Amino acid sequence: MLTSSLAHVDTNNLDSFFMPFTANRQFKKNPRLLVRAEGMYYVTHDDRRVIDAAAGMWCVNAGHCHPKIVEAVQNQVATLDYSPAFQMGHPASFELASRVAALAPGDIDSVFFANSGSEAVDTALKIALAYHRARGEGHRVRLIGRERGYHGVGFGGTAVGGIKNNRKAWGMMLPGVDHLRHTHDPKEMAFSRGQPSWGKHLAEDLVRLCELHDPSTIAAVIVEPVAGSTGVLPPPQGYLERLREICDQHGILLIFDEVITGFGRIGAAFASEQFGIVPDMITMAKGLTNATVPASAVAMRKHIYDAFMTGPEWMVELTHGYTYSAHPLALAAGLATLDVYRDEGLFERSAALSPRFEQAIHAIKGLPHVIDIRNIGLMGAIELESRPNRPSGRAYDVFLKCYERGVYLRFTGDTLAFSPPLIVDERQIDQIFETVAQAIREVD
Ligand code: PXG
Repeated sequence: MLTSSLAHVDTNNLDSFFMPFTANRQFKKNPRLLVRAEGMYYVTHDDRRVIDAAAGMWCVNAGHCHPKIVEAVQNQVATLDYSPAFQMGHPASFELASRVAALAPGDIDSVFFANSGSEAVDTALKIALAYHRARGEGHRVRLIGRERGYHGVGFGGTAVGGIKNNRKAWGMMLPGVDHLRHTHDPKEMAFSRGQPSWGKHLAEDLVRLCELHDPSTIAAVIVEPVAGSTGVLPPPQGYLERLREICDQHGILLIFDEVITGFGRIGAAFASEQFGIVPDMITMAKGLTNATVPASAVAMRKHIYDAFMTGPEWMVELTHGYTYSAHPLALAAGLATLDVYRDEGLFERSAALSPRFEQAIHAIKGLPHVIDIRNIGLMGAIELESRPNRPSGRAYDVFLKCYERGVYLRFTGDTLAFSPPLIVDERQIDQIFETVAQAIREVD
C-alpha cells in the first residue's frame, strides 16, 4: 500500500520549468504534482491516491515501481553506470536485442536502440532512406505518413505526423512527405467495438499517392497500426493487410509505429502479430522498459539489416546512433520488464480483460455530449462534442473532475483516452468508468 507522500511540496516556485505539451499558465495556477507511485496508483502532492487509467502516458504497462524492475535498475546503476555503444558493447544490449527480436513477428530479427519514440521514428525513417540508397535505389526519397498520425516530435516524426495542431507552429517541414487519408468516419463507424468493418477501401489512398508521385520515388510508409494519440482509431478490417500488399507491389517499406501498441497494449506482444502482418520495421518505446528508464528501439527485417552489411568490414555500416543508445540502465530495465511481462502473463491478461474493458467503456454511450466511443485491447477513447467556442474545454473539465475524484486519464482535443496498466483488475476498470460517467454527467 502506498504510504503518505513527501513532507512538503513547494507549489509556489513553478516558474522556471517550461512544461512540455502543457498549458503552462493554466497549470501553474492550479498545479497537479505526482510524488509517488505504486502498482495502479499515483499519490499527488496534496496526498491523494489517484488511479492511473492511462499508464502514465501509455507506457507503464507492468504498473508503477514494479519491485523486480526497480531492483534490476538499482543493481545496474551500482555496477556499470554507463557504457559507450559506438565500437564498444555491453552484454545486456545483445541480450535485450535478441529478446525483442524473438517477440517480434516474422523475420524481424535486428534491433537498433535509441531513447525515445521520437528518436526511434526518425531512426526508422533514416534507415529507410539509407536502405534504398545502399541497394542503388537512391531515387526513393519520399516518406508517406497519415492524417491524424502521431510519430513524435523530431523533424521526421513531425513531418510524417498528421495531427494539425502539432504541425502548425513550425512552418517548415521536411520536404517530400505526403499523407494518406485518416481512417475515421463517424457516419460509418461511430460506436464500433474493436476494428470497424467499414473502411478497408481507404487503403486505396496509397494507390492514389503512388500514381501521383510515382511509386519509384517512395521510400516508406509509416502508420500506427492503431492510431493512439489522436484518440484511438482502430484500423478498419482488412485495411492494414491492403497497405502491406500495396507496399510489396511497389518495393516500398512499411513501418509500423508501435510506440503505444507494443508490449501487450492490444493483447499480443505487438499489434503486428495481433493483425497477422509483418511490417519491414517496428518502432517501439514506452512499454519496452515500462518507462522506468527512457528507451526505444527500431526492429527490422533481415533484408534491411543485410542490405547494410555489404561494404568492407572495417566500414561503419550505419552512421547513426546516440550517446545513450543501449544505455545500461535502460537495458537492465528492459530485461527485467520483459521478465515481468512473461512471468505475470501480462499480454495474456490484457487480451483476457479487453472484453470487460470494452463493455465498461461502451456503457458510457448515451450520456450527454458523447458522440463516439472506440476501443481495442486495453486502449479506448470517448469522444465528446466540442463546445463551439472552446475546443478541448469539455474534455479538460472532465479530466479535472476525474483527477479530483481520484482517476487520472489523458485527453486530446475533446477526446478522453484510456490505457490502464495491464495489471488493472475488473473492479478498477469499473471504478474508472463510473467516475468518468459521473464527471461527464456534471460538465456542461
Ligand atoms: N510514436 C507514437 C505512435 C507515439 O505514440 C511517439 C512516437 C513519440 O514518443 P516519445 O517517447 O518521443 O514521446 C509516440 C508518443 C498521449 C501521448 O497522451 C502520446 C505520446 C506521448 C505523450 C503523450 O497521447 N506518444
